[in-house]
Amino acid sequence: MPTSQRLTELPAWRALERHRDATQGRRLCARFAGDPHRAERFSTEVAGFFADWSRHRVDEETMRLLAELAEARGLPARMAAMFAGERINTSEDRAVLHVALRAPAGERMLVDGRNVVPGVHEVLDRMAEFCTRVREGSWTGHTGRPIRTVVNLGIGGSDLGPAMATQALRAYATRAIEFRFVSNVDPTDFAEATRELDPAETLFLVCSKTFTTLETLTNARAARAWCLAALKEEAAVARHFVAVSTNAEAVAEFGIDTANMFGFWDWVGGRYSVSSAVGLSLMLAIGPGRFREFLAGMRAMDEHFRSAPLQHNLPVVLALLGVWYTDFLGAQSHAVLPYEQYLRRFPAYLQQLEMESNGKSVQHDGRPVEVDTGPSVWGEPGTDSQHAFFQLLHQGTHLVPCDFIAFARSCNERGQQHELLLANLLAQAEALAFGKTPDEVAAEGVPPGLVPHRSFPGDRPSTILLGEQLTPFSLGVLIALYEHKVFTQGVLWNIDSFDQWGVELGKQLAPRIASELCAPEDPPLSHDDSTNGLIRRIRRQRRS
Ligand code: G6Q
Repeated sequence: MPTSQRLTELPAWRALERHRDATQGRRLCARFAGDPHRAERFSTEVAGFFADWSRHRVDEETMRLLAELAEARGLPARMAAMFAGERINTSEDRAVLHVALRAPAGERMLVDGRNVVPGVHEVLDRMAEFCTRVREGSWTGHTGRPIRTVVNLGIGGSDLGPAMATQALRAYATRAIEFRFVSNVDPTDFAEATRELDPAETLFLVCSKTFTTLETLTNARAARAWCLAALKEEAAVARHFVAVSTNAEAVAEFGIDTANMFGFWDWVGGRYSVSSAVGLSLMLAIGPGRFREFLAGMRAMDEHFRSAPLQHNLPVVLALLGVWYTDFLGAQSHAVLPYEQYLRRFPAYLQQLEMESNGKSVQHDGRPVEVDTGPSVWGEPGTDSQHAFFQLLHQGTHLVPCDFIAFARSCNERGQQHELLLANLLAQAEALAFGKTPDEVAAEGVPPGLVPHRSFPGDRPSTILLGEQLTPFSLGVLIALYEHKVFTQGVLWNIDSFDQWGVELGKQLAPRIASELCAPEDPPLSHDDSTNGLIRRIRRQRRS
């Protein structure tokens, strides 16, 4: 059960505050100097990833107290409740069982007493059959031509996961089919994505859990009109549109044969859905076998999360470090820095996963939270980001813990370029942690006036996640790692990480404003003065 206890009154919380005060001046260089085994002590290996969190402002006591806090918040019981299919998404009264999406066929996972795993595998098998047909060219368009482009129409959780993963695993994808993602209601998104495409060779995946989302349905209607303008016959829809949804009725109403619909369930949240049928574009790209490897990677992390002791449990460790920085050391943002070009959409994916999940200010029972919750998450791939915002990370006034993500081998080895990439990552993490003192700078002969500008304070924390190579399996591991990190933090803060009421108000207001912008005559307006003025201005500008 969610808790009614006061977080800040827990003995572990109080002890952490005292510990913070007692250790605040302890610098990373001193922590390393004082412990020759620090790197070993603060690292672990899980499912092919080596994780090193030694460059953090923590010592064994910090981690012990943080784990104690997690225990006091009932983390093991909350984990068990999630895996048992209990309705832990309290504000929506739903189970949260994305872990069932990667359970092997023989496993039992129950929601309301029913084993959901057979249904998961039934959909996976149908997806596999469909993907094989499209990839082999036996699923053809209306005129008999093979599919050359797949366009996923979806937004939020129905876009960010598949778009990120399809990009991430491009090295494993067929090159015979191109993959595009249209999410925005901005007409430019659809126009640019379809500009030079041939409708006879294009397949649209309308990906929407609810099948009511304004952006996706608007783009789906645009796609149908675009397709029918060229192919003329309504029957073409059946060959060029498939749906991924939980809402069969709305899919049928749109005109898509439900035989071409791939379902999932209300216990799969949008931003946790990439391992469901929402991953159809990914399976089309990499094929069913590799999609199963991707699921196996997620499963490996699920199993680790479920069974490893808290202090050696990687998602828990990352979550606890996040709580330490957010609530005890005042950090307000968190940077994710993949040194892997294929992961360039990963920070955007994590933005939704973390910020939509833990950007909350009330607890399960409606009481305000007592402390800060999820930080802003941001990032870009290295080394590009080094030439953009690393200045702030090194010498800015904000504390920004970083996650560096890299792989020992590149999918595209070329001379020593990959060593160069990894050297940059290690150099950045080292510079952030240990900096360069004014004495060291002065000893280099730097003029006194420039010494402050060229000194680096150091003590800037980072985690390094090093995999062997980016593969479907390792991507699965990485995604599940962050999913469980987010869940763990939600338990510590006693918030519902699986709802997203914060996106509702804007959705409710937009249709009314849209009708005011479209009205043939100037409508009476009753918004605030600024909104009224902008509506009038836009109407004037669009009519002139
Ligand atoms: C994610 C959110 C949200 C959702 C989109 C798309 O957790 O719920 O981002 O995925 O609003 O919703 P549909 O899939 O229902 O179109």
